[in-house]
Amino acid sequence: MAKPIFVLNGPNLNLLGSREPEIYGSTTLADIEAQVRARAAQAALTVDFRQSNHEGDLVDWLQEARTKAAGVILNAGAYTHTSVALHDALKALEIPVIEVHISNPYRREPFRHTSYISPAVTGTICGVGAQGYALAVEALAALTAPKKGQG
Ligand code: CA2
Repeated sequence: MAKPIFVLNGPNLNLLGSREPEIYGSTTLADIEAQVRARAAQAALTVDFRQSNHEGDLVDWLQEARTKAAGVILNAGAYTHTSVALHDALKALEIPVIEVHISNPYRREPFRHTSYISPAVTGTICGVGAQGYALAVEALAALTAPKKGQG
């Protein structure tokens, strides 16, 4: 059985669609999950989609991903800008990881201009709204596809 991709969401992302639509749009996290599942199905990928407001949950899930996931999409929310623990957990991963942000943190407050995640991931997609998640699925589909000549 092929391993799923983990889509991990951090604090307050469960509130998407309810406040600050000028920054995050009106798409809910449930809408994003449906979009991710649809895009993944096209690439024959399965999805394990999770959200937590707790940093330790995200660390536990990244550790779980080491053996159970084909790749990871991570929107760590505000922990992006604070978490050495997430940085360290990401460094221990050998599978592709795409960091996603709905907004463009570099156009926002200075405290959002530092990501502890970016130096430890394969790539980052930000500032294109909720569709960034579907684009990240596309990236993982390419990065996890069997290489030509390897069966
Ligand atoms: O743009 C992103 O995806 C962020 O990761 C979202 C985080 C923010 O701290 C990052 O700097 C950028 C915040 C997610 C909270 O979303 C809310 C949605 C509606 C109402 C309140 C918060």
